[in-house]
Amino acid sequence: MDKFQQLYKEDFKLRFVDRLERTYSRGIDFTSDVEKYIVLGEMLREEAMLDWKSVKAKLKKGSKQVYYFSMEFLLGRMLVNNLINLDIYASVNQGLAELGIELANLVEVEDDQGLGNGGLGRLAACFMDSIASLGYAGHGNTIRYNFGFFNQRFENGYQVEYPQPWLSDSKNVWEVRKPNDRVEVKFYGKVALDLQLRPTLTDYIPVDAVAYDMPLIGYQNDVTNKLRMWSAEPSMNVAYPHFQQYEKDVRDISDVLYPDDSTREGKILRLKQQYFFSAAGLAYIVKNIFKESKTLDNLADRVVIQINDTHPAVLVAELMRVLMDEYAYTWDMAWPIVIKTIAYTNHTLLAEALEKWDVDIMKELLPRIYMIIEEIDNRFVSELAKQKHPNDFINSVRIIHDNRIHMAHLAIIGSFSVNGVAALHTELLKSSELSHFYQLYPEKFNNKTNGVTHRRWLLNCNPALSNEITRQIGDSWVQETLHLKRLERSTILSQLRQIKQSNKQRFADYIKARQGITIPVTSIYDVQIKRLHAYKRQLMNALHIIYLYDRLSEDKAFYDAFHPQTFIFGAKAAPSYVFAKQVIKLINSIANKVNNDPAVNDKLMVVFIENYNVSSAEIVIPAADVSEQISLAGKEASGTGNMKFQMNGALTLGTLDGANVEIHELVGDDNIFIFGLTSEEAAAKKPQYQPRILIDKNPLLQKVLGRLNAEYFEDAVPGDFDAILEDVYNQDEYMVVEDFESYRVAQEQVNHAYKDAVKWDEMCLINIARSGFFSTDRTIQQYVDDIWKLDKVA
Ligand code: 26Q
Repeated sequence: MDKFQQLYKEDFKLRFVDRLERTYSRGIDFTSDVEKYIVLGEMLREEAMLDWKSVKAKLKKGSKQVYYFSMEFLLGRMLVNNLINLDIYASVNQGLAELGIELANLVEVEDDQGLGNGGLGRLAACFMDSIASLGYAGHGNTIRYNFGFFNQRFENGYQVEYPQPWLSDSKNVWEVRKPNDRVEVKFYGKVALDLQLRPTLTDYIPVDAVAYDMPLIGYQNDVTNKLRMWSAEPSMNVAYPHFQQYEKDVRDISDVLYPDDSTREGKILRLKQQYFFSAAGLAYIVKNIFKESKTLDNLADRVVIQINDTHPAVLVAELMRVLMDEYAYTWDMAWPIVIKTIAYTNHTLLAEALEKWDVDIMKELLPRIYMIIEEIDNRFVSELAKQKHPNDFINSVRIIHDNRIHMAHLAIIGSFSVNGVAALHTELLKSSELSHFYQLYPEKFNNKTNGVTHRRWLLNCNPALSNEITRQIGDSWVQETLHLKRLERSTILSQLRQIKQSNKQRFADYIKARQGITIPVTSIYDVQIKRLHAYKRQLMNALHIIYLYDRLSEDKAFYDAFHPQTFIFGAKAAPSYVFAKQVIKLINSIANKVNNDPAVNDKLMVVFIENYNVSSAEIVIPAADVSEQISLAGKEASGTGNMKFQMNGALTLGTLDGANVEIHELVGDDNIFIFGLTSEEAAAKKPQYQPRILIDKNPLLQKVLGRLNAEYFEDAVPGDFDAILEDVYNQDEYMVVEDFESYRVAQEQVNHAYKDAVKWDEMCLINIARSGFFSTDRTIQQYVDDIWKLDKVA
């Protein structure tokens, strides 16, 4: 610790004790961990807010900022992250220790900030870390949900959902309520013409959006940005007779995060949420720019709004509304401003996951917005007709069709940039899903391969490995992740085994303490953690374990040659997704059977991490040997877990899908296990695909599928796996049957390869050393260069 850190530490101790006493009127020995955590968190927040003030001061007048509009920010815990980024980890850790407090205990108090479903929400969180750490001014805009993504419990192996009241006991110490930043958002009503013949909304229902800001702290660079979260509160301008019902309806808007990461539910409340945070965020931005510039003509020179998937796509119409109805712009003046301000990121190739809203719902809930969408559509259609495009073509790209509003079409037409999230994904958007738009606007399309922040996903979560990396090549890699390449010429190889073992031990202790399962650290840790979805094919993994279990029980030679392997899962299913919930039950039943059979336990174990979230990911990823990325090729837009595993020295067992393709290109054939159909092959085979015929020809699969019943799994009841069986035999949309054999063979190669320890470690090393590309620092720099065009703050 240097002199400054010493001073900081002593001062910190005084302030901490003093504040604890002033808050709880009790001495340090009589306050709980929760109370200590709250006081520590508030101190850090205040420190960060001073940086925020200085960022505002440093921003040149008239400079541009990015606003990232996303319904989800899956931040996880912030305490360690904030201590490291503020560069006071050592001082605070030591200071607390001298007061007899263990920082680790306070860390455990913090609830995960689970305001997201999965990849899209976590990407937003990694983006905010990189934007601040690279020294750009960029802010998040979202909803302050009272309840985050549900807590998952297993009851008899079935998933049961419980609320996640993250704002209760340990509360959100990082946020600060901004009473002055209150915006009225209007729902329902009628559109009438006012005295100047301008359209105005009458008889609407007002809802107040109140802002809460959270600091987003850059890595040791004195830059703090903010995440703005909007909370819905009743307007005091609604009179009493209806107040009770009204109050409840209002609270609902920011009450819960939708736990569905596709769009099977077209619920009105979801559209309310979308408009609520889009309109509130925009009102605030526009108000400030207008105050400074006295005009909105140059809006696009001052802000760029990146929309995370189509969830905030109503923004296109809302910005038109604000410009025309509130600032008296004509349509022709307003439209170019809108297109220059908004940029859209697509995160899915699944046609059924593209958002569409019923015209009736939109018309009733947001009548003025609907009028504007209709007008955008009409003008777009007449323009295409003028260019002599055939009707079929026009219908395939227009916004309103078959009484539904196609939000992706609105987003593409109303923005200047459309990007996919991995090279393959963007190519597939251009050549199939969005090919007609690509014909119309080739200049809008671009790729931005996802990344993750190395700071959370290597530096913070894997101290054993990151300390050794720094010992070998210095610490510049934390900011210049491509420097990791230097590891290839270092002597870290001999340390990798030991580091991995210690991380495996850490995970084994964790799972023992929580779920009572003992897993051997000498076995291969084979991990599949991600949302539960048919296309991600957790089912294929599960069926393969059933096969292994049989084979190990019956084939002595196979048993002897097999290196022990532990299959680890983590996944939440959308509460209404029957197939996905059956797969969870199946995996739990397999675990129950296998783990209690002493005849195979030396060789095979199965663990399903309960309530998988960011915090458990931080423990299991550093412990993994094998990273399962086995979606049907052409279906996973990118994946980001795949990158986290790579940088922590796990080997990918995967299909040529999403960013796996780019991992494969970087590490080469010899350092990855690729199997299965390519996206082209899958697309070509799909039309005449009949799983039942393939199963009839495959005795091995027949045997495995024959196990899916309540006689074989004693903890199951009849019907538990019916949706799975029905699907596998008749649809198998994601071609589990087709790819099963090549997956089985690839798994055999993995098990065999692990036995050559030196070779295996060399493969891991290459993966770590070449993971630098997958930093969100690189991704964000590309957004800045190609789309956002920002200058650095400092
Ligand atoms: C929309 C409307 C109604 C209800 C729910 C939704 C909804 C919510 C969340 C739709 C989609 C999502 C989340 C999608 C998601 O997480 N996509 C993932 O994004 C990652 C980051 O780009 C990619 O790496 C993954 O491949 C992609 O699946």
